[in-house]
Amino acid sequence: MGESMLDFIKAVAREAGRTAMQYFDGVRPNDVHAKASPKDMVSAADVAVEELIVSRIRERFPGHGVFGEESGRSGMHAEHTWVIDPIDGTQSFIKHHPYFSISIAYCEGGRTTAGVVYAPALGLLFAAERGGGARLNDEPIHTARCSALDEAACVTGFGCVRLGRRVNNIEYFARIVPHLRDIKRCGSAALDLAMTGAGVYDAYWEMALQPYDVAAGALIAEEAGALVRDLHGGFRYPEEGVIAANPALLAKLLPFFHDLPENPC
Ligand code: LIP
Repeated sequence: MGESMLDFIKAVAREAGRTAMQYFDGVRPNDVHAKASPKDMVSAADVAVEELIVSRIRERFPGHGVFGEESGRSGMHAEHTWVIDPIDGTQSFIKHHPYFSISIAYCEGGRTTAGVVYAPALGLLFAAERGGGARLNDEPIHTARCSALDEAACVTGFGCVRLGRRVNNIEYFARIVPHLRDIKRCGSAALDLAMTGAGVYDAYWEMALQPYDVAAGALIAEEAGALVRDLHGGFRYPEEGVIAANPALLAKLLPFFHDLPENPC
């Protein structure tokens, strides 16, 4: 039997994970540079991991487009496109915090059809194919059933603050957190979405993200049974923010964003 698209992505993600871990473990020097500001960093690992993933895709699918955090948007509108975040959670990675991931999504006609989020330092490989369910290390995963805010353990992020966005998550965070049982900020949107799929978190929301932060994780969360929406309840994520949870919990969280302006991010 031939290798499926998902098998190919998993193999590339594992190889990329081995490269990432050489930098994480100090086997290769991980030079770090500022991008737009001192708060927005890129490391040698980001560049090397993306180069590896892109070269494997080019070898196998020379006609496909690529949209990657480090290599740009050139392939964004191709019929067959790969949306890649080589290290999602760069800030964690450069501080030797293991909560980072490699995110690879394959999209057809603008829709993600297969995706992998791999956290090599944690040994967690999440994978999903549209219509085929979601798995963690080959075992099926399902989103949590919790529908009560005061029983919910959620996760969010504040990249919007780092980016200096006028509308940001601090105000919404302050509104929502008093209603929740628990809140976490762990630092990788892709992994937050995948973990929400696995029921580790009951819900996730964030704003000011890029397609490569969410493409694979959103499919994994959806295939695990979560609804993934923008913060107005529509499908314009990540442009209008992103939220993922089971339907009942999502319905309780969305009203907190009732005054979020259009195009906030
Ligand atoms: C990061 C996200 C994280 C978010 C950060 C940033 P990067 O991606 O996944 O959750 O809060 O601001 O966007 O830049 O490490 O690939």
